[in-house]
Amino acid sequence: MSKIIYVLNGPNLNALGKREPGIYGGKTLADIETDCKTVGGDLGFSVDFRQSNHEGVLVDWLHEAGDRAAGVAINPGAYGHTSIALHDAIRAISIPVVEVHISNIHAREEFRHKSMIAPAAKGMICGFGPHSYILALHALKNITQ
Ligand code: CA2
Repeated sequence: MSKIIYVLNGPNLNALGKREPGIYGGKTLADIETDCKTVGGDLGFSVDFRQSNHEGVLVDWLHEAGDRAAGVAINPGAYGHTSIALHDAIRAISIPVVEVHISNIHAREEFRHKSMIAPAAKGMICGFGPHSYILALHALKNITQ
């Protein structure tokens, strides 16, 4: 039976592909979901892919993943830079969590350089465009077998 991997997405990621293609590329979140499900299937995962603009919903989904899933890849969007609640939710579950960013947050504005969740996560992947998600799935494959 396939392991379940949650791929969670935070605020404004539903707007991908519609604005700022120079920073985030031209793919929509639906395109990224398709790619994650294809690659995830090849890796033996069943990918549960979700997006919310609400911090508390992301907290609830992390707790749910802790009960149901083998691992999580999360692009927290801007909440990654601010959210102690997401940091605590990651610490509250025992499955590995990989932080994902499409852009290289360290090459952008100073306020994006800090991640509140990276210290609680297993690791972080950023800067590879939508391929960051695929790298996170490979990392989860490596650490969940
Ligand atoms: O690079 C990433 O994946 C980010 O998590 C994307 C977030 C940003 O706040 C983080 O610093 C880095 C933004 C999500 C998408 O925002 C859009 C803004 C304009 C047009 C389309 C999407």
